[in-house]
Amino acid sequence: RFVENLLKHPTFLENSYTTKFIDTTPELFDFKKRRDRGTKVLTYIADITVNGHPEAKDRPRPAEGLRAPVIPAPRAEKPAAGTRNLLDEKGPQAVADWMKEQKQLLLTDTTMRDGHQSLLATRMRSIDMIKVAPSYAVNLPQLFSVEAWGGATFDVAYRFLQECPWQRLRDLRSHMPNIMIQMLLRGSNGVGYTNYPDNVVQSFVKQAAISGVDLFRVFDSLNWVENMRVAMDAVLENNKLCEGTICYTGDIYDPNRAKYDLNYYVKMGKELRDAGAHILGLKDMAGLLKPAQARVLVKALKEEVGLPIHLHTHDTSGISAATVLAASEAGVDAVDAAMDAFSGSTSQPCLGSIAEALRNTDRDSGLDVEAIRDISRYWEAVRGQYAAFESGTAAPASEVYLHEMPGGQFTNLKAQARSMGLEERWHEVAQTYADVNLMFGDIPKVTPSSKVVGDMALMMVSQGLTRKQVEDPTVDLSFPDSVIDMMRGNLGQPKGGFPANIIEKVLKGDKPNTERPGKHLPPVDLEEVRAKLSEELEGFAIDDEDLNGYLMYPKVFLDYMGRHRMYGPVRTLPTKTFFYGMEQGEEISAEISPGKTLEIRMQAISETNDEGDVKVYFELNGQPRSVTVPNRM
Ligand code: 3PY
Ligand code: ZN
Repeated sequence: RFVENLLKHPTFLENSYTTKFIDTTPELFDFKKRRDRGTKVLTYIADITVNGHPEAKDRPRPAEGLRAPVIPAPRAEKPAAGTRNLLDEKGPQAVADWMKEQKQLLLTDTTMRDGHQSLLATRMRSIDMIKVAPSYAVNLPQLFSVEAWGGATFDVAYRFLQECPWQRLRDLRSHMPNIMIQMLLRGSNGVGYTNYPDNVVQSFVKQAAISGVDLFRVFDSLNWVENMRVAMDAVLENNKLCEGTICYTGDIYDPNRAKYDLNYYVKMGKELRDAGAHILGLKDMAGLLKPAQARVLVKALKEEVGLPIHLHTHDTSGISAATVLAASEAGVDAVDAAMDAFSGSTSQPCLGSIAEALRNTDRDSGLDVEAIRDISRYWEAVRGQYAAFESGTAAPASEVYLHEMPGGQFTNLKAQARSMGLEERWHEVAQTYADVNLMFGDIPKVTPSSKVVGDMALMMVSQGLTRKQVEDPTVDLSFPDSVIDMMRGNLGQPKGGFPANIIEKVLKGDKPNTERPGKHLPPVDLEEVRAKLSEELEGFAIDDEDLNGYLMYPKVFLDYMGRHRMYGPVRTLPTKTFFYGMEQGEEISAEISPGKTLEIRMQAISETNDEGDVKVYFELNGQPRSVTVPNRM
């Protein structure tokens, strides 16, 4: 029943805003056709070459003559011991104690998670990360951690990139054994958009710890500590680092936002400490924390909570580096930054420039700035390949203090607005987003609460509705499912609850649940789900990673499996081939498993025949092969 309910749950059905992948063909679920992996991969290449990639074809293309990413040469013989070694040898509390003893500012690189989530709508493929992971291990062993997993990367990997997020994690882990891998976990919302039963959250955390996550940044989208405990306890149980996290919103100096004053944050910091956090995360997901406020907040949290503090911010405003430097002066222990080529704008501040700013000061990061530049040059060339997904702002924007959109949501919401024909009305969307926030009682906006505010704002702009009309009891309205879900209490409670008038209007008189949502969700019988899923996939053996992927996103996982049976290990293709197919005469190679490489040469493409099919001729490891695909253009 749980599975059926999950499958029917609106938040599972469509979180996407872009065109579908090639996932609507019935053949996807025709599992009987057994074809070798080479043929499957050729089928994918042929299809993309003939029909284009649905996500990339109508978007800007990579620049002509874009240079290929060059993997930085090693600057030492082998990776020096790093934070991961300390964690493995002495455990999580020792890492937290070690943090407090350090003089240098510890730096986390977010390029592989928030960097591309905030700049490229999360579209970076694993292959581009795994190739450079050994350079991190050898050239930047002093990094505190690399944020590479969780947040939106999990479902985007299955949904749009046709790859397994768990495999990404395992591959990164093995190629970068000395630096801690950090993930972003949305508390009881896992890496999804809704509250999961407690044992699903516990199972997910356990699997993430096994597959390679060392540090879990755990937050709740309404800053409700009560709703974070299950996830935090699971991290502690698995002997990994638990970063209990405060989401920063409002402005501690603004008398009009008195709900979010210094006391609010200090109180929450203490609650997280008492809930067992090793580190206190300060997550400024929209980039609202101003320098003077950062100084005061960090100092107060350090003095009153006593945990090491890890600051995360976004550069949408253009002044986040000033915030980081102020926090550094106030004694923050660690901060997040993105490699230069993936920094700025809706992403994190620039890692190389922060390292430079602190050089030869008492908070010198100890990182090799030339190694940073080498790696950033690699990322610069990688980013160029994803031109189709660039959609951020061209310049810093103080408008962020008005709308308060998280950096990771910004590009997505903009793309969603574009697909609804509202791109030219973006500033109206921004203003409406701010109105909705106030209408909902001034809440922290971060996944999934930010998605709810975004859904409501888009609905209001597209239907020309004002806040006054929405609040008017005499105007009949149907609200987005996500809004109904949140008002029912299914994401938990913000400080002070949601306003009674909006609950009344949305729920049409029904009573909301104000207790912890997980309290009322029965546990899932994991082995029963595994058996049913295996049956549905005609006996395919479901391992723990697959099971946990399915539990988070049933439909997305099944669609992924269907495509995987059709197209095989396309994650191993170069990014250019994945999005644009091949040109006649072009040659590529793809290592589909260790030691097994496909050498692929595209020979020719036929005319479209009477059935509407095209034959594409390849050479695969020196042997001629052809595949036939429909021409859908
Ligand atoms: C996410 O949950 O994906 C976020 O990036 C929140 O900031
Ligand atoms: Zn972020």
